[in-house]
Amino acid sequence: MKKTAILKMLREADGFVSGQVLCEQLGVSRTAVWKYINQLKEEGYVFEAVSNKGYRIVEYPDILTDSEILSRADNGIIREVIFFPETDSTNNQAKKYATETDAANGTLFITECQTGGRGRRGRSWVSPAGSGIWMSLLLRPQIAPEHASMLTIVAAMAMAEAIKANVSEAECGIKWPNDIVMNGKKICGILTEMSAEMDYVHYVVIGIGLNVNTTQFDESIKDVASSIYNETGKKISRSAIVAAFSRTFAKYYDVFMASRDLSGLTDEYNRMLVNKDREVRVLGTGEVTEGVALGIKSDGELMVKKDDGTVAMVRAGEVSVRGLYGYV
Ligand code: BT5
Repeated sequence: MKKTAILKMLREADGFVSGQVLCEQLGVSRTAVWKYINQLKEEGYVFEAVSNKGYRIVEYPDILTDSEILSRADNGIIREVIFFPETDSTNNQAKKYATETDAANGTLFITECQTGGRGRRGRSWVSPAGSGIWMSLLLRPQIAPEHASMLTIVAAMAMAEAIKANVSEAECGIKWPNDIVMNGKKICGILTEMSAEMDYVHYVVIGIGLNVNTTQFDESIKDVASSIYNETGKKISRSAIVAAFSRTFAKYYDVFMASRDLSGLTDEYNRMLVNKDREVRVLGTGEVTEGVALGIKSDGELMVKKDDGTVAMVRAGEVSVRGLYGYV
């Protein structure tokens, strides 16, 4: 898109870019350049325009439009962005598009506000406007259905690294399998869903919710939730995190796809794992397993050493870390 290209040129330029250079490089008329710049102004970008020099952006809005994200997300997994000012759930939208259209691998569905944000097992995800990232990445991987849940782990690693790339002081860790936490509070959750046959995956949707600049939390989550801003005092551009995630995800995804499991990622994941070497209580389907978490195996299962010395492999389940969190 030309608007994205203009934004990218201006963003990456060191100083002013002349109208003529924009016209020549993009193959559009002066009037077209002017029209796109006006659109960008309406979206909140602030320009300095000087005759004989051209244009320069002096202020960027904290928005999540396709141009904003794609103008800074080079060499990553994200190929296309579908932005909704408001929607029920980006996972729902991603699944709808994946079923009804030929939306490709790497399409990102993102919104300012979800009215029906979903967590796992019917729980809800609080997704107010203006301060968070609520997005879903559509993938069409050639993997066996039983491997798809590992993509949650890949996404958690990628998001933790994307956060650190933007806020160096962020001490975030992963709570197995799908939460990112800072100082014992949840800042991010991941919900992976798929459509598959017995031996064939139609698509996978990785939904990620991240509290970025949030300061006020809904009564229902105020004891468990926090945001990057609350924990570090740093306000960050949400699109910068999405762009960083696009790159970090691509990197980890390549490693995952090479073996179609987590064998190349377990060491790094285990270093990020806040549960590691801590006592955990795993609430599975029916039974409860208690012990010390040793880390994950190459299939994503959590190894838990029980009091009797045996090691249990935990697949689906929820982990509570004794003494560390008040939440499950
Ligand atoms: C998750 O579920 O953590 C997965 C959340 C995935 C959300 C994304 S947003 C984009 C995409 N579209 C969707 O509709 N969903 C995905 P779970 O592990 O079940 O945790 C849910 C629990 O987290 C809730 O019961 C609350 O306790 C807590 N919670 C809800 N909203 C939160 C928030 N904004 N920040 C922190 N914790 C929250």
